[in-house]
Amino acid sequence: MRTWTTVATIAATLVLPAAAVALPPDLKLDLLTDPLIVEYDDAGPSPYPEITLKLRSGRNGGTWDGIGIMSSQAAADRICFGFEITAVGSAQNDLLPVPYDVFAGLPVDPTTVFMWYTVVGDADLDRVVGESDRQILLQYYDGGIRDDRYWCQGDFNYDGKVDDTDVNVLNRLYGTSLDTIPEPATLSLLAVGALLLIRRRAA
Ligand SMILES: [Ca+2]
Ligand SMILES: [Ca+2]
Repeated sequence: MRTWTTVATIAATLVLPAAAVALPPDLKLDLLTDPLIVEYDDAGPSPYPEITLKLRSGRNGGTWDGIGIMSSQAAADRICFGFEITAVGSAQNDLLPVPYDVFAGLPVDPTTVFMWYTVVGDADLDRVVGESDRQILLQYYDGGIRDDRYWCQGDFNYDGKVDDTDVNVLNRLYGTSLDTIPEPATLSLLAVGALLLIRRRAA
């Protein structure tokens, strides 16, 4: 199996031990559209806080091209749509209302952290922004008083808070699934088209 330190781009589902989360400080780990699963010891500690910091830096304010854990596909989607529509979502399995037995086709236990490209607002990583995500956000919403929240608790911009910013994102994308946004190939073409349009306008 490839190790964390040598992987710059993941081409398929990768399962890592928690010890591998010590990502080199200057590395971009590009998940593209692929899931990343980190299993940790039942006795803990969970690597989710450290992983969340890597996602916060990879998100880079919403452009998803930063150092840390990022996605060039989410970055391309952002360019195409003009706003952050997709992201690398993340969850610690035992924090979910209904933990997964199988995630991305692989059996997982409660002490597992996973990440996957999805629509912004998809707290439970089932690939659609829907009622289950709204219920999670309602459970954790405190207007931003706490700053140690996670994506799977409704923090969709990785600022640690579950506040009105996250509510607005969920409202905007409610009902959106990965199947209802254009395919990545189409997105790439659209992105190229948008760039051409910008150049023409500039000319
Ligand atoms: Ca969902
Ligand atoms: Ca937030």
